[in-house]
Amino acid sequence: MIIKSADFITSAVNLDQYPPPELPEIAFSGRSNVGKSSLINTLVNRRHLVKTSSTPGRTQLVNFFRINDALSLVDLPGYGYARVPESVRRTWGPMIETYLVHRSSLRAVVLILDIRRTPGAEEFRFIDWLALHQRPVILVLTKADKFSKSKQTLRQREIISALGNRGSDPILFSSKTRLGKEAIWSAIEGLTAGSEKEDPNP
Ligand SMILES: Nc1nc2c(ncn2[C@@H]2O[C@H](COP(=O)(O)OP(=O)(O)OP(=O)(O)O)[C@@H](O)[C@H]2O)c(=O)[nH]1
Ligand SMILES: [Mg+2]
Repeated sequence: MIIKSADFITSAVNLDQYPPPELPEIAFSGRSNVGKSSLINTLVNRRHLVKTSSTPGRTQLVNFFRINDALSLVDLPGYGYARVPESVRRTWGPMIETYLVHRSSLRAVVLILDIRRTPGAEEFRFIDWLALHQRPVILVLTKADKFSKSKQTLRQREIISALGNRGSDPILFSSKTRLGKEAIWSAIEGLTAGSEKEDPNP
């Protein structure tokens, strides 16, 4: 994918704040601090398009980005261990759920997992829930740079086994080494090709 332009469009909490659903859209989801925002920056070859942080809970709104005037990418707040006030965290679930259920232009959800952590009930519930809502999922194992090549493959196999039949085989990725960047673009292109001209609300 050749990136000609990558721009921040807007941040939203509610449906009425979303930009018009004109472009095919891909959303990025995962636990707090897993590396969602870093992954988007890597995909679009920008270091600081999306704000990242070593403190969990950096992304607190639904953030929309436009790529090449052809594709929309959405950075979602993380779920799980956010070190943010409980009152803030309680609004995140509904905010993310509303987006995932209602966004008509959404083509797929990239679910980002930390390669060091075996997914459990929370991830299974989320993947099953996305399937129920007929949202295709692209699974990514990030922070692969934390392991040697052979350990990466081993962890990939262990995680596939833990996931059972859920989702497609996860793509190994690192925002440090850019491993897996093209594989993620291929998966995205596979799910968005030809959809630009479709009317989501015929
Ligand atoms: N080693 C390594 N560190 C990474 C990688 N991706 C992200 N990080 C680090 O992980 C931390 C969190 O990255 P973010 O991209 O802000 O994570 P996020 O999922 O957007 O976090 P929230 O918005 O808080 O939910 C930062 O310190 C990043 O530098 C990776 O591939 N490898
Ligand atoms: Mg973030």
